Amino acid sequence: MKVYLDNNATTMVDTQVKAEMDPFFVEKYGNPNSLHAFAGETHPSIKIAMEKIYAGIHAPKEDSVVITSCATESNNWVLKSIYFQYILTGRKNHIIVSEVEHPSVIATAKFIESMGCKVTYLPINEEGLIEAQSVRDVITPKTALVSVMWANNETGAIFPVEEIGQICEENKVLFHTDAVQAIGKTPVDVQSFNVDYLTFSAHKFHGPKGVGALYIKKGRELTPLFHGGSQMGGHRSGTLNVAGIVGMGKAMEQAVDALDFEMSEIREMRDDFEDALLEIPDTFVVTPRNRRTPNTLLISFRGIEGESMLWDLNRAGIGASTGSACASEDLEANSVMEAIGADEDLAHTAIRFSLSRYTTEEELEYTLDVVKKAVARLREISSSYAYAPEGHDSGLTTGH
Ligand code: 7TS
Repeated sequence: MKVYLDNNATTMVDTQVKAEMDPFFVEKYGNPNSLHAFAGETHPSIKIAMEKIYAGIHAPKEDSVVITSCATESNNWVLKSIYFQYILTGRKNHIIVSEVEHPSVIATAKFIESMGCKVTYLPINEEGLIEAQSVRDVITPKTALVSVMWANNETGAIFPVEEIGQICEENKVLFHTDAVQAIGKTPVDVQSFNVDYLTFSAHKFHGPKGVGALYIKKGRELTPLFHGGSQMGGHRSGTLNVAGIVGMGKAMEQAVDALDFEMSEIREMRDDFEDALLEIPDTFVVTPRNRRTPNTLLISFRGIEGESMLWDLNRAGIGASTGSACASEDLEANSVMEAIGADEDLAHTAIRFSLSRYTTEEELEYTLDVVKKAVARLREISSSYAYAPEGHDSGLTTGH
């Protein structure tokens, strides 16, 4: 059996998405910005796809959604542009990001920090959550931007973007949210709260890889990262990725249609799976499940190196993760677990299971069985588990 439980890293392209993209490689390949009939074959499809993307996040026509190559680009763009517009010019000197942002925000924040910008890294609490109040505590008249993700990719923790947006509005500070893990998992409506920039990426919701987007509220200009032929209204030059945009449009439409299913059926499947795993002794979940996206579970099995568990799972045909695939080349402790203050041993034991609307009960039953066997085998040979004191206090609770 092959079981894919790493949907926060990327997802399968839906077959209907692929079918809609197919004509745009060989049959219809005109550059939509050209002036001949070949362009006429692609241009209308871009328009329809963009309408679906706008509708998916409830963006009004006067706002912009700019297609990029990925969420990494969108996140880099916001922070670097803020640096060019506000920090370099001396109008402001400070930005705020959470300490558990994706590396595309953290590394960019560190980069602009090295260029003279002050950066505050907001902490998470012991449940892996951000407290909106913490933004109020550190925001200053010199703050140019607050960037806090909507949902964390490791734990699925949903952050209080509405309250943070409100605090930003009161303080006249721009607010960006990385909504990569929110699309298709929780309702996203850019008109329902104060947000200036919002990032998302097609491959996290059954669209193709290599297509991201940045929503920009009307009047919030950004310095382009890519100057050139003035595509995308001059916001982002480069020939349009026609198939990718068409794919993102279809995937967005489907993600919105499947939202109820995700928030009921997938949540229930995840919860049952989680309950069954928590019956294994010395097993911890940090973030309460009602504060998480419906598909995500980050769970620690004391005494078991995450990588060893992944190895056993992989041999049984199961794909999961110890955290972000982006950082998986080095055997570092899970960054969120570290940020919570979990002890060193426990921080190395986190495994992330992320479901999708294609995950089945049978797959989860099979995975449960494999995990139980792996836990028994690995604890048998684990020196740290053997020497752990009885009833040790991890400082963590099991999250329900
Ligand atoms: N932002 C968040 C919150 C993410 O989870 C990811 C990818 C990105 C940005 C980057 O997206 P991309 O479009 O540039 O690929 N996150 C993960 C992950 O959790 N495991 O692998 C990739």
